[in-house]
Amino acid sequence: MGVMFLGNAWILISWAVLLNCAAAEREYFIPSQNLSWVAARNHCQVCYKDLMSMTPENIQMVIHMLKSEHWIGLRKYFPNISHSDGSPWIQWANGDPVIFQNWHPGMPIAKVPLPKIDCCSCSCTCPASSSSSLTTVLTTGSLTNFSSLGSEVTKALPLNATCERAPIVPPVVPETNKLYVEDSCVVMLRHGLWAERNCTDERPFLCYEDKFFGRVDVKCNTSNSASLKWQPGPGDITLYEVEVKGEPSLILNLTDLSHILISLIGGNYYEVKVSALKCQRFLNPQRASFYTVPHKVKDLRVDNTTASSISLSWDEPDGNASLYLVQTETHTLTREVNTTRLEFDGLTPGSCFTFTVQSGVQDRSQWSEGSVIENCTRPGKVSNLEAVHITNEKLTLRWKAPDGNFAGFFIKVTFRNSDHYLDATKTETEKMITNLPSGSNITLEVKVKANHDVMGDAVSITAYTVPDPVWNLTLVPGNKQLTATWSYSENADVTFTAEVWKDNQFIQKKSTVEKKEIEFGGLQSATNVVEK
Ligand SMILES: *[C@@H]1O[C@H](CO)[C@@H](O)[C@H](O)[C@H]1NC(C)=O
Ligand SMILES: *[C@@H]1O[C@H](CO)[C@@H](O)[C@H](O)[C@H]1NC(C)=O
Ligand SMILES: *[C@@H]1O[C@H](CO)[C@@H](O)[C@H](O)[C@H]1NC(C)=O
Ligand SMILES: *[C@@H]1O[C@H](CO)[C@@H](O)[C@H](O)[C@H]1NC(C)=O
Ligand SMILES: *[C@@H]1O[C@H](CO)[C@@H](O)[C@H](O)[C@H]1NC(C)=O
Ligand SMILES: *[C@@H]1O[C@H](CO)[C@@H](O)[C@H](O)[C@H]1NC(C)=O
Ligand SMILES: *[C@@H]1O[C@H](CO)[C@@H](O)[C@H](O)[C@H]1NC(C)=O
Ligand SMILES: *[C@@H]1O[C@H](CO)[C@@H](O)[C@H](O)[C@H]1NC(C)=O
Ligand SMILES: *[C@@H]1O[C@H](CO)[C@@H](O)[C@H](O)[C@H]1NC(C)=O
Ligand SMILES: *[C@@H]1O[C@H](CO)[C@@H](O)[C@H](O)[C@H]1NC(C)=O
Ligand SMILES: *[C@@H]1O[C@H](CO)[C@@H](O)[C@H](O)[C@H]1NC(C)=O
Ligand SMILES: CC(=O)N[C@H]1CO[C@H](CO)[C@@H](O)[C@@H]1O
Repeated sequence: MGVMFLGNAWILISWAVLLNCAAAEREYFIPSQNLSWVAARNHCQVCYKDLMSMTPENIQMVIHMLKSEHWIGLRKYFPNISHSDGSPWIQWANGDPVIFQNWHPGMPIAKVPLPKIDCCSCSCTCPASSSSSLTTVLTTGSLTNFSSLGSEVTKALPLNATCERAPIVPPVVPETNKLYVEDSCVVMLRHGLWAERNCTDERPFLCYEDKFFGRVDVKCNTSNSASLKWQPGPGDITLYEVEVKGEPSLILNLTDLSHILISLIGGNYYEVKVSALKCQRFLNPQRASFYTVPHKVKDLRVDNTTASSISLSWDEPDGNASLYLVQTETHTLTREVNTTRLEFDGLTPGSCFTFTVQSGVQDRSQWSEGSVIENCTRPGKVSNLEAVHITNEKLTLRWKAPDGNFAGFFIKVTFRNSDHYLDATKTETEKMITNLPSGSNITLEVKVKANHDVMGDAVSITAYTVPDPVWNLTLVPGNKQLTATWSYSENADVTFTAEVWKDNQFIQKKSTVEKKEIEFGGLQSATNVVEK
């Protein structure tokens, strides 16, 4: 229960009727005028709903408020409803049946006081025809029809009885009760009991109204406008005060039930409160809140790609946006971020994707148009790259294919500072490389080719072809020394090693890289030289 004093105009007593689920919240008011019952009812109907109907529960609510007698919504006879059976007090002003009454003792006042109880008694003795004596005593109540009663009594008596009738006092025609009011209206006394009063008396009165619960519907599918629609308040509404909080904020007094807001900011939050004004009193406001549609992001771009990710970035849109939704075209992969960049990972290598970026508002109720960009992950790279079956002029290059999509392989063979290129198809996992120089440092590099023009990262190894034997080996013996000379290809990346043996016994070893001549000294005669 809440009690509010708003200015001096009226007093509000609010009470939620806790009946099942039809919990209409009813509010009670005591306007600050004193009026006759009819004028009071009219005022209640114009500014609220009607004069108050009482129930045991709401009596509890309002008696604390009462310092004097107040009109309530009950009168003896309503001019406009049928009291055909003559029953008074049959319904409340709002049409509710009177299922409960709380009269002050002595109320309602009867037109006439209850008649005095007149006793007519007669005693009869019947000595002859009956051995027993019969005595009949009649007592009349106020409703007894005296004349008919009299004749019935006579008929019932034994024919032969001796009867002495007591004198019957004729019924007194009662005087009209001085307090009786022919067409009374009802007040509630300050302790909650009811009493009849002259309807023309000017008194304070109790009105009620069902609390107004309306709703503002918002339709907003653009960045800069929204259409508002609210529900009519009950009764004669002077105006609707529409308050919008946001950017821009505004307060308007309108008589329409709708309004279109313009010049709004994209992705911004707005709160709307519509209060109906009735008899200088604002009813319970209708409210709504919404976001406008955010603008799309600007300058969407690809910063970097790897085999499994594509890095996107963009600029904030005009207006506001709290987060961004990034999706692939099939919507199978979705990311949500609150930054203006995203490394979209978990992608298949060597595949192309179309990304849609939308800006969104905090509660995800509105999303902008999408900004779209296409790009591809780079293909993966080969693994387990090795050179096998190496001879002096060829070798076999072997690898393991990467995951994901690719079109084939691109092989670069480098030796003697020159590059040679070969292709391998998607299904090949080894390639024989021929026409290599012997004894050479060979660099082998494999890249994976995508279906588009992007290459994967290179993987490389080096290998040496088997050197050819030296030729034209000549030994020039001298005194205690021996000089070996030979011929060899000028380009080979080789080291020459010569060993001197005598009688299967190792004597000496020397190496050279560039010169094709080695001189062994301190030797005895008859020595073998083994050249490597
Ligand atoms: C209305 O009537 C009450 C008592 O019946 C009285 O106290 C009050 O002053 C009156 N108010 C006006 C505005 O006449
Ligand atoms: C009573 O009935 C008359 C005539 O039908 C109508 O003009 C008047 O408004 C009614 N009054 C109320 C309080 O219903
Ligand atoms: C009383 O009874 C008589 C005879 O039955 C009848 O004519 C008369 O109308 C009755 N009066 C009332 C007020 O019921
Ligand atoms: C009610 O009060 C008014 C004025 O005070 C008076 O003229 C009228 O006769 C009264 N009515 C009754 C039924 O007492
Ligand atoms: C907004 O909705 C209205 C009606 O529902 C429609 O006509 C209009 O094209 C929509 N505008 C946008 C930008 O979606
Ligand atoms: C709207 O009407 C109310 C009540 O008359 C008034 O208090 C308020 O100042 C008005 N506001 C505007 C913006 O006109
Ligand atoms: C691209 O991504 C790779 C792997 O994350 C990183 O090494 C490289 O520096 C990035 N390049 C740019 C330009 O950001
Ligand atoms: C952005 O998101 C992260 C986690 O996703 C969160 O921790 C952070 O608070 C958010 N920042 C803002 C400004 O909302
Ligand atoms: C991917 O993005 C890069 C960098 O913006 C661009 O150079 C390239 O053309 C894009 N590739 C595709 C397939 O759009
Ligand atoms: C073989 O060649 C590569 C590439 O030129 C080089 O890095 C490497 O050092 C060379 N190896 C030797 C043993 O010279
Ligand atoms: C063998 O060596 C001699 C000199 O040492 C040289 O004249 C000759 O041309 C060489 N022969 C070949 C085939 O290289
Ligand atoms: C009408 C009348 O009086 N009838 C009889 C009443 O009873 C007496 C005897 O007790 C008779 O004599 C009457 O005839």
